[in-house]
Amino acid sequence: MSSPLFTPFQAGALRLANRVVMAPLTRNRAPGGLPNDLMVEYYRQRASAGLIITEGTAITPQGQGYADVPGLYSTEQLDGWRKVTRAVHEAGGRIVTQLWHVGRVSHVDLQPHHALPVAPSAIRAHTKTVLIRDGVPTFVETSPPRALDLEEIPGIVRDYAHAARFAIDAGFDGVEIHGANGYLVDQFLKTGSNQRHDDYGGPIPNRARFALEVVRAVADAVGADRTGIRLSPVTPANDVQDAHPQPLFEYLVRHLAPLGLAYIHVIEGATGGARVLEDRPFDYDALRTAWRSHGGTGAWMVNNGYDRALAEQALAQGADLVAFGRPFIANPDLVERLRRGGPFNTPERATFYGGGAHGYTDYPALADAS
Ligand code: 8OZ
Repeated sequence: MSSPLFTPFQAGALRLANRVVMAPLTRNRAPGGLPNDLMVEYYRQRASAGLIITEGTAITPQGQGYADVPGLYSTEQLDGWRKVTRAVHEAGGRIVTQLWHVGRVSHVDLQPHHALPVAPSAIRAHTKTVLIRDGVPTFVETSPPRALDLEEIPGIVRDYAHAARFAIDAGFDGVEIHGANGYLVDQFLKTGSNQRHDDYGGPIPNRARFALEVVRAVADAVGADRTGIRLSPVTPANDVQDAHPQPLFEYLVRHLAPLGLAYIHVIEGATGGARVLEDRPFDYDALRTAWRSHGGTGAWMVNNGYDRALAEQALAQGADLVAFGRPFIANPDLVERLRRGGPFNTPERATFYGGGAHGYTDYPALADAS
């Protein structure tokens, strides 16, 4: 039976062969922050996704929060990514990169000159990051951050725009701003991590200011129709919380709506966990309605724990694209497997973060014959 999941979709300037998106997935296989040939192979294998969103990619050394995640601020990194985008395009795919500044979710050992990680406010995240110690990935508590000076903020906004330009130079079809999961943009948005008393803290318009400045700067740099943003209104990931997420995120999407973005990418519930949180209710239909009713024309992308049935239900209820995470780790040809109704390889948690080809590029595709 044909399914809307396998029909083309135009998201801004992005012409996608189907509605199945590969979600951004941190894999920690870029020693030195450099995309390498193993990563080229990994992304090439997954090019039948309608859209690939790369793993979070640091926009600056300061934006780095985990061992062996890639960056996009040096020309060497740009050249590495160019090989990735070429391979994906040759295989018929589309790929955007996820622009990432971790803010307080970092460790002095990962920061230039062992400086303190930066954040809207000097409030520590009770969460862990990964360092490589003696060659072994090791979970450690994040370091306490320092609050950004008001004067530093425009420079960080420019860093996003710079990385976005690099992304287009590297051959990416567009960029996704990582506004989710308790990283810098999300830290500014939410009351639990933002207690500033200047124009970037306090009432909702102030807490949303940084996100909107970043999006506008990136859209000005590479085109709004090549720009998306990922949001996670209620995830507890990385120790974030907001007192009133519904009005906060409706305000944000109302102000994103007129910009002409390629897509909004929404994580429903707890990232990688429960889709519905008893203590953090959220109305995602109302969020989509707020966006559409204020002129949002790009794609509405949903994510978190989807399978084919749930994805088809989401499309029937107004979503345009569905992002799959862990299934793409274990199934390079996930689109074909969804089409056939399986079978699906099982992702192996021990090789999610760090390591080599095992658990990365050695998950088998289905035999071609069918
Ligand atoms: C898992 C491990 C490290 C980072 C996110 C970029 O949650 C991440 C991430 C996920 O968005």
